[in-house]
Amino acid sequence: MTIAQMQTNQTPFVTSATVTAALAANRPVVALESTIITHGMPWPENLNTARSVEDAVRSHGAEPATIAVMDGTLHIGLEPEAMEALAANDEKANAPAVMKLSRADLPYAMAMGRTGSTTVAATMIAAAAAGIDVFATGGIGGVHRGAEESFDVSADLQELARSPVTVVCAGAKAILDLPKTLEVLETLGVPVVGYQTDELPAFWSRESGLAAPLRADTPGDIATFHSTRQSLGLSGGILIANPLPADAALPRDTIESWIEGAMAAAIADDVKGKAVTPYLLAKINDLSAGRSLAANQVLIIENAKLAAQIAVALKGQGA
Ligand code: PSU
Ligand code: MN
Repeated sequence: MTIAQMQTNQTPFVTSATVTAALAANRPVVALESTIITHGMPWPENLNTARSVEDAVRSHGAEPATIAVMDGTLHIGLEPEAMEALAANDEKANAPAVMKLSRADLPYAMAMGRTGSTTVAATMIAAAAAGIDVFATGGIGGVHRGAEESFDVSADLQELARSPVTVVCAGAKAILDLPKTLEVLETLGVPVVGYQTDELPAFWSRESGLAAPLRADTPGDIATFHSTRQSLGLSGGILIANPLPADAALPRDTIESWIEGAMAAAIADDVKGKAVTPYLLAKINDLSAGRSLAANQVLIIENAKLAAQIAVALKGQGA
């Protein structure tokens, strides 16, 4: 065997002890992203939330697998020390920047020995490589407002059409152009399913004014839909839009004024590319005096619970 063959035969990732055991026993596993930890929330709420999300998956019968690249190694399941190091990175003076990884740069970070957090797109790639069917996030990336000028369309949308993972979110983030995001998902053939709702939720709000193209009312129905797509050999995943609980939701009008303020600041500061989403989330958190962050924490935990229930249902159906 040549060295090149040996390298291609190696799995390109390492799994944590608990994830290794769960996968070996064919127990349910839920993938979790890490960009929300490094670029989506401030310290120390980011670490507390990441831990609570893992606990929510465990208490609903599945094993959490938070995914990130640490010094070039793709980890599926982060040990507690690694998660803390990732979350605390911004706090350390002179620490090299943690990269925000999507399809384009996930293998770059691995090749160059860098540390990076995985977005929805990169987490889907890693989950599919490890045989994990279900993934929980807060809100996916999508078509940005003003995309007709900026061409800013998240690589998350294309990934949903490629990697066979069911992604549970609270809708697309309301900082996006939601009608255009739905149109692109339709073009790409990505099923968008409202969970127990006919309306697409808008991340911090339960309402968007837009119909959810499909609806499912139980984790079992979602698991059956997932298996049916796989039996047809269709590429890509399913997007589940799970509205956050009413008592944590922010009214659409209230959040809209913060979004507009944050977008004006982004234009004034000339923020572009990958920096746009993290910038807007941080600004909205400031303008809302922490209310947007509180809602974000609740919704990601709720999504983790639902993802665990779907993963459990899939294994119950023999997946
Ligand atoms: N959900 C959250 N907070 C986040 C994100 C999702 O509650 O920070 C991240 C995800 O990793 C998603 C990314 O993939 O934002 C989208 O970034 P972009 O718009 O640059 O593609
Ligand atoms: Mn973008």
